[in-house]
Amino acid sequence: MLRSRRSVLSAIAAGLVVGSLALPTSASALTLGFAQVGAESEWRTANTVSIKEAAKAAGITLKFSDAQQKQENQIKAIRSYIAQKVDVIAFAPVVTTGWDTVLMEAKKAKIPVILTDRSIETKDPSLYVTMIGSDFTEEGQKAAKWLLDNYKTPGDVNIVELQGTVGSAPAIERKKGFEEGIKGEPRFKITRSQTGDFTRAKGKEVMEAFLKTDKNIQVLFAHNDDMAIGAIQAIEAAGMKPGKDIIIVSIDAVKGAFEAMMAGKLNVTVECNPQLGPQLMTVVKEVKAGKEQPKWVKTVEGVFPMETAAKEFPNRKY
Ligand code: GZL
Repeated sequence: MLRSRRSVLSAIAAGLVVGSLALPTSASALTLGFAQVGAESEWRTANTVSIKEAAKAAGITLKFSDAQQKQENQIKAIRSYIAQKVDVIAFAPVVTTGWDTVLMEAKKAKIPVILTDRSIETKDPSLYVTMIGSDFTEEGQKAAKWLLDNYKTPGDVNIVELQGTVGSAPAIERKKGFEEGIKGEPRFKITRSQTGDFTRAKGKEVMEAFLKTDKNIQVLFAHNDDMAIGAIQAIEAAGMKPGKDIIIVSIDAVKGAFEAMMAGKLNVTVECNPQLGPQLMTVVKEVKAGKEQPKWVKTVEGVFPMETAAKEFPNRKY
């Protein structure tokens, strides 16, 4: 189930109250088991820092695991949290499918589950209390809108796309939003699209392959800044100027993207805020206190074009 507005609203209407549990008297008694995706990008590293710092500040005991972007490792970690009888389980699902069995085990153990960052497809929305994270479709639409508003060179616009992790909500939804955004402009075409798995190394490798087969590329759309930064290295190695010969549109707004924009090598980055830690800890406490939660706690985000980079950079926290 990718979050559609209607399903979010119907789930809110259904409302979900965590079962009545013996409530700890203070947050210090609370233990949160968190199964992180990995450490694949600057975004993920900042997300992990936010969660660890917020748990400490909230007096919540944090059990943390890094799945190296493998679903089986996240499932193992969730099972170990169930065995340890933590108060709440939270995780950022690496892909959208394959979670119902382990989440049913958590439900049977009466341990509430909170999704952060990425959503899942499930036949049973009661398997998780809420999802705290961005609207990835909107991020893809924002990327496309910036391109249509700012790309003025006449003629065909061949776009190559570096997709995020195959099967992940951000990859599926950013692609969908971007394609919706360029639909009305037939000269803008995605000519090639391949996953770079959200990493710099893979982004560079795939961009090298794109350039090797056909250099007639006007735009690169990268689902995250790390792949864009890897691609910038490949574009320069091919003797072309990133940000000029090839316009680069990316997502996340991590520090590396601002540095690339200040160097004139990246044209715009759409913000995807990784600092979900404080919101997560608030929701953990509210869930344990039996407070009803909306099915989706949406993060607020902006768009940062190259021209604003130098001014904005000192304010960036990740
Ligand atoms: C988005 C997050 C994505 C980032 C990538 O919320 O899931 O995963 O865009 C990260 O940088 O690897």
